[in-house]
Amino acid sequence: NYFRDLYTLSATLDTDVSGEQIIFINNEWVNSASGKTFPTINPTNGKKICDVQEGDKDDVDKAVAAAKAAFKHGSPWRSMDATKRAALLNKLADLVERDRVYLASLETLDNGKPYTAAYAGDISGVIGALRYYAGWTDKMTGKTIPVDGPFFAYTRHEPVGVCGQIIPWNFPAALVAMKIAPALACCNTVVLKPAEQTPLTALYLASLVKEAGFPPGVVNVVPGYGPTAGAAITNHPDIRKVSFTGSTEVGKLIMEGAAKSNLKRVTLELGGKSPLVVFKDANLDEVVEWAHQAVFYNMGQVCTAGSRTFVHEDIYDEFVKKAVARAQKRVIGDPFELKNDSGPQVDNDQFEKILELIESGKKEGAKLECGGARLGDEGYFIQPTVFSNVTDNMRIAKEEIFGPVQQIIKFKDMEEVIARANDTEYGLAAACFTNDIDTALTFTSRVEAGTVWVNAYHKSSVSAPFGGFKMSGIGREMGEYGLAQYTEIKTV
Ligand code: TXE
Repeated sequence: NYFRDLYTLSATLDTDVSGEQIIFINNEWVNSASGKTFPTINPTNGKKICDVQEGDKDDVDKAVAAAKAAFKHGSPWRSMDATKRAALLNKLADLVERDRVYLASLETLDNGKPYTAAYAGDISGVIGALRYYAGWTDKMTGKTIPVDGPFFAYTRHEPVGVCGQIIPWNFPAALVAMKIAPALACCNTVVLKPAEQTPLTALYLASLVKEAGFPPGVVNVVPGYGPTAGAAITNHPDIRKVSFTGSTEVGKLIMEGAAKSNLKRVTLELGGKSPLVVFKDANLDEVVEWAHQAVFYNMGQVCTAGSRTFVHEDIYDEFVKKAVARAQKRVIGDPFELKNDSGPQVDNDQFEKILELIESGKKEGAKLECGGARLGDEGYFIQPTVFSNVTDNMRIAKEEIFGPVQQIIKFKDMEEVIARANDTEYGLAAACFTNDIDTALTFTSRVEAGTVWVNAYHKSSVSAPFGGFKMSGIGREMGEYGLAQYTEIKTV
């Protein structure tokens, strides 16, 4: 039925969301203190979907005051049983399930990702994260600890307090759930800022938070820009923790702001330039498909994108041929059309950045095998692009492109490829493709990355920790490890 619902809903969406979207503070909808608004754009055609109230420091202050009040001892939230917190998170998941067609449609409209991916991937991710962390609320046990002398020692896991959460635009709804679910499971309160490009699903989820019955002030959503609303969160003296997903550049600003204000706890999930290494014994046809999806999924807008494809020299030429043929088969177009594998890039800035990097690849001597230009003359569509003869010093091999551009690089042996895979400040993900267990074990133990796949790519689970080595981040999200970011340990 969802295909049918999709068409009816997507047809009405443009009018459904044409009004001004407002700011969610203390379970109420308010306008921005400044009276300013900003437009959110449909990347499929470059046209405005609607205006959104633009939050800034005053709005963040109000949201933090509400979150702080909600966190007070004796408040409905702090005195709520853990099992009731679980029930609320599960109720929120139920509401997302009820409205998943609408949410997926809204995501596709605002972000441009294919509807099928939004429905089956992103919104499933939201539901999964809420249910997973609902299960943890009554399982956060401390330890009893033997100490010398006639004393009894134990630990308590206590919430941190008001948590600031700043998210990007590549998985707008899924990231809301990834951030709020563990925070709420641990009894924190939240002030979340969605990305300025994609605020709509976060605001819709806020309405479901209220409908589910969370007390006022527990979740607050303040849309706005980074240097204003985002910086106000980072620098706020009453926010005890900030969790950020976005660029490495802004990640540094977040850490600096946290240090300069009140040493709030910091979790960062940042960029990457992840190596995908194809050893010569791998099954070529299977790997070509994995490597293709590794970099083209979500229009390349994935922090873990497999954006350095290292291929053993013995199979290099054949791999390039097959990778190009595969890229040329990718179907790009209106993300509401179910046949399309890819939609547009999220906005004009990303679109321009990718085209500029493609130009740099051509100038620096990489061989453009296919694509390399804009697709059509409306919206931010880019042709699937493949470069061969890429060398490590080229910008396309070093910088995060965040677009549908595959770099195929040649290597000779294990020692060399591990050194080259690790020769980057990033360390988010990596993969190797091989049928040899020794090769796989050597690679997985020596590559510097927070996630390593063997004969797979982009497989993630809410129960498995996720985060980066080196400049790809600090801390881990998801799974049991993700809870550690949202609790303080008290020794009694
Ligand atoms: O990211 P920003 P942008 C990478 C990717 C992309 C590049 C730039 O390479 O091309 O970053 O994208 C908020 N204080 N990733 O410019 O600016 C901003 O409003 C506080 C990888 O969109 O980092 C948004 O909510 N907050 C990444 C969020 O930070 C600030 C996903 C992300 O925006 C701020 C996105 C400030 N001074 C981009 N400035 C991933 N890890 O998946 C901005 N923000």
